[in-house]
Amino acid sequence: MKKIYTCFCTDVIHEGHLNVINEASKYGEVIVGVLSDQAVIKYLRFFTIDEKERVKMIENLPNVSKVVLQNNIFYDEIFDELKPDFVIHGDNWQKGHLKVIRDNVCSLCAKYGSKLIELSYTNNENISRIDAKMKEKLAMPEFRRARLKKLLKLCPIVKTIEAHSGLTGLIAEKTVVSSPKGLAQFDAMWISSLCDSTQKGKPDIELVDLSSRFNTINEIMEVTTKPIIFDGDTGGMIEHFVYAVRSLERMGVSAVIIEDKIGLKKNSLFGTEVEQTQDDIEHFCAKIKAGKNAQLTDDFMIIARIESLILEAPMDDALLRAKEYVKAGSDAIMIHSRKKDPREIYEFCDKFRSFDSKTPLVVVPTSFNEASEDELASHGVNIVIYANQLTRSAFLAMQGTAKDILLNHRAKEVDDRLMPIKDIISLIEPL
Ligand code: SPV
Ligand code: MG
Repeated sequence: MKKIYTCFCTDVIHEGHLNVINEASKYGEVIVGVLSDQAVIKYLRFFTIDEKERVKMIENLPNVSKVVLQNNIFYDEIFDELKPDFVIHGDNWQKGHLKVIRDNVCSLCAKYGSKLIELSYTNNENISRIDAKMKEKLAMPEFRRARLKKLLKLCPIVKTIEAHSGLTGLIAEKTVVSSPKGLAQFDAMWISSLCDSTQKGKPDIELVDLSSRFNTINEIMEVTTKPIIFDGDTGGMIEHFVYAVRSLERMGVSAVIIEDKIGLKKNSLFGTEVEQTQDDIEHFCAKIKAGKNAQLTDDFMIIARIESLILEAPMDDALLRAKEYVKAGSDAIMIHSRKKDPREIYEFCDKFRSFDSKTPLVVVPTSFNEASEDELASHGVNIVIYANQLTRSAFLAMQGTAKDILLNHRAKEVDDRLMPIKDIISLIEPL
């Protein structure tokens, strides 16, 4: 009997999938691949039920003779193992970012003498409603909150980009690139105190109050599903911080990062050019402990951020603090530096990993921007945060446009660099 293969990454079976299986069964024995959790992320999706449950769900479908886990978005291992006579797929992968996967399957079909069957993609109101419901589910607080810890288990490095509005949230949510190496997107969002303050025209000194910062989170949450890491500045007074933890957790934020500074906080990238005071270890540990006691789920993370290198304290001070903060209950450590050279970050990470192989490490490579994600991961980094690049690029573009309109007394000269009107009015689709 001939073998026909198809791959699903879905959490819900609808008539589109049944149609594929039904068509497939006309060609031979139907083998369905279920994309593994790790591969689903690389396929730019996320799941509300895990791979084991998805396998069970497909095994129960009529006309399916076998279910296998597909561990990669590309089909090389599947062809090697199963040598299918046919692969069947919807025609929706002929364009856009999924095309690289189709290209991979076409070249494997040529190599193995298999045939690709493409069905016109089933899309009707019912299917669109099911897809929209799944998205909404991912945006619910309990799913969103838990997603960061899941990503930490599944990804070599969690790529996080700053968002400070619904629009930047959409960029973080939807930007995708494809190449023969695969697909890439951001995994999580960072609500930067610098960018949230800057977009309000205010300095980054804990002036923008928590209600306003929560409003920013809410705007972003309304239009996205990805997990959020909140820049909690110093966390404020311990008695206040516990309330912030409860609120953030309830909203569905996955983590708060608090920095070990006290008094009037200034942005770390000023370093020692302005007066900034580091908190003492005991007091900061008490803040971490109070926060951990306040949270109600296991999903929420409190991450301690060490400012020793920023304030030019010795490396040993940073390492001692890391040990103590982890003992106090910190779920991860963020180490910061404003040096262009990443060596001090690498040194910290290597030394930290020599006594702690488990606690996740977070870095913000604004100054040491030559460090690639792979290099950082090789030193034990788990989360990389691109903390301000969207704001900095937008500001320059807007300022240049404003100047050129003033110089030319009209807008014609700037038009070539603008998004077409047709695109901006249709950028945001109504629900
Ligand atoms: C932020 O983005 O607000 C941060 C990171 O705290 S940094 O600006 O580098 O201090
Ligand atoms: Mg900040």
